[in-house]
Amino acid sequence: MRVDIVSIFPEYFAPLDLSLIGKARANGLLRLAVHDLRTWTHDVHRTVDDTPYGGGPGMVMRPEPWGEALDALAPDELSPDGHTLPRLLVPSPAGVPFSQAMAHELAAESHLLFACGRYEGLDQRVLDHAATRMPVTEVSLGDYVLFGGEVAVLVILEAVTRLLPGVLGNAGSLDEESHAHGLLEAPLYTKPATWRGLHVPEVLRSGDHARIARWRRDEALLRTASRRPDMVGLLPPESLDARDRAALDQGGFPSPPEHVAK
Ligand code: JAH
Repeated sequence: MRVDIVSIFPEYFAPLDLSLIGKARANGLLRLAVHDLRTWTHDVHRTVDDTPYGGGPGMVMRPEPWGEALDALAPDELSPDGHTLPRLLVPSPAGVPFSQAMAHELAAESHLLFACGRYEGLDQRVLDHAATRMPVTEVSLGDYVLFGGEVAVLVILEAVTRLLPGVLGNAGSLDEESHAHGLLEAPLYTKPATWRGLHVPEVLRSGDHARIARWRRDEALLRTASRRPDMVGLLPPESLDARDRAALDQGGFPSPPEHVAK
């Protein structure tokens, strides 16, 4: 996968040299380049922002440097040097919610281009013009406001690159983790069996794999009902059997309605 990032703070992306993302880059699984937006300014002050039309607080990113940056990184014609049409991602509190499903979708792309806004955000025409050339997605990590898109890009890249074939090895199974089945994960324990007077649940030391699976399922259901009732409502009704419903009832949580065939 190829990834380009455009930002006025390229130093924010130093962590991408580290850890498993750094290794993926060293192994050639990820070709990542970070670009300074000011490369595409031409005035002595290397200006990237101006006051908003219509008034209001703060500053807006001017369209010209962004236009040149996107022209350079997403050229009109496919060039012979392996240039591909990227998917443009723009972190914004006004974007569509990022999710594990979107991480999988992005992991299947061959080229991602991230545009990091600062101040109040980008001139809308940058996105409108880019959308005539390539798929554009404004993406939100949640309902809060940051200083800019840089940290959001680090989060998205971490979620996406760990899904690329060869990045994780096979140490962790991607289909058993939180959010893969629409439930939060059960709690985890390791040695020692007793620590500061606290014991690992007996069932996990029993060697009874069926009992362990049932316990984990119950814990996942109860955790999800308690912390993320919205996720319980999204489960397909047929994914909850009578034992699941009994576990929720036991914990004092309502079960979502059963599917009624019409
Ligand atoms: C803030 C440009 N949902 C997280 C998030 C993503 C981006 C931004 N804020 C929050 C942001 C200012 C300018 C982007």
